[in-house]
Amino acid sequence: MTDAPDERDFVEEGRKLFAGPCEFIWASSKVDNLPPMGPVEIAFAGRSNVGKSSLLNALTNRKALARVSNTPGRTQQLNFFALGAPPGSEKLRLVDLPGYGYAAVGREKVDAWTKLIHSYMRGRATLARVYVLVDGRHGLKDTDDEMFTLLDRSAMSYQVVLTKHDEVKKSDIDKRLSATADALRKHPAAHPEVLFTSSETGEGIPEFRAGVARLLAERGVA
Ligand SMILES: Nc1nc2c(ncn2[C@@H]2O[C@H](COP(=O)(O)OP(=O)(O)OP(=O)(O)O)[C@@H](O)[C@H]2O)c(=O)[nH]1
Ligand SMILES: [Mg+2]
Repeated sequence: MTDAPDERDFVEEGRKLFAGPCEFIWASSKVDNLPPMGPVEIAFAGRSNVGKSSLLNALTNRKALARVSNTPGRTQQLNFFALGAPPGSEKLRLVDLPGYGYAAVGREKVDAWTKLIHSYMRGRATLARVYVLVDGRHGLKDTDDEMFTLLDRSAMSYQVVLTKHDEVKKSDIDKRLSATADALRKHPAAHPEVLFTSSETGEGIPEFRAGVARLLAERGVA
C-alpha cells in the first residue's frame, strides 16, 4: 500500500526518480512534429540564458544532456528527455523549451518560437506543470509577466524558479524570493512557493526534485 502523501519522503523519492537513466528522445521545431503523448511531462520555460538547460543537467546529474551556451537563444527547439528510459518504462518526460524574450535573433524568429511554445502548451494533456525560470540576479521582467498571464489563461499550472543562486548576494536572496512571491499573488495558476536554485552549487536541487516527486504522486504516478 502507498503511504499517504504527508508521510512520504519526497526528497528521497525525488532523488531516486532523477537518478534513473535519462535520454534525449525527440526534438520539435514545428507544432505538427510533437512526440505522441506518453508519460507525464514537465517543461522548463523562461527568458533566454536564465539557465533552463543547465538546470535540466543539474537535476539529472549530467554535464551535457541538454546543451548549455553563453549565446542566448541556443535552444531553438522543444527538446524532450525521458527519465526512466528505455521507452516503455519512462516515468517522466522533461521538456527543454526555447527561451523567450530575446530580441537579437529577430522579431520574426521570436514570434515563431513563441507560437510553437504556446501551441505545445495548449494541446498537451500530459503536461503537468511548467517551471518558469527567472534569473535570480535580476528578478522578474515584463516578458515573464506576459508568460504568467498566458499560463493563467490556459489554466496551466506553473511554478517559478529563481536561478543562479550562487551569483546572488546572501543579503538579497530573501528579498528576491519575497518580491517574486508577492508579484505572483495576482496570478491564479501560479504555485505559491518560489524555488531558488543553483546549477553550479546544487542549491535547491533536492527541493526541486522533491516537488516533482510530489507532483507525480498527485497525478497518481507512484
Ligand atoms: N553561475 C551560474 N551560472 C549559470 C547557472 N545556470 C546557468 N548558468 C550560466 O548561464 C548561461 C546560460 O545557461 P543555459 O542553461 O544555456 O540557459 P538557457 O536558459 O537554456 O538558454 P537558452 O537555451 O538560450 O534559452 C551559461 O553560461 C550557464 O553556464 C547557475 O546556476 N549559476
Ligand atoms: Mg537552453
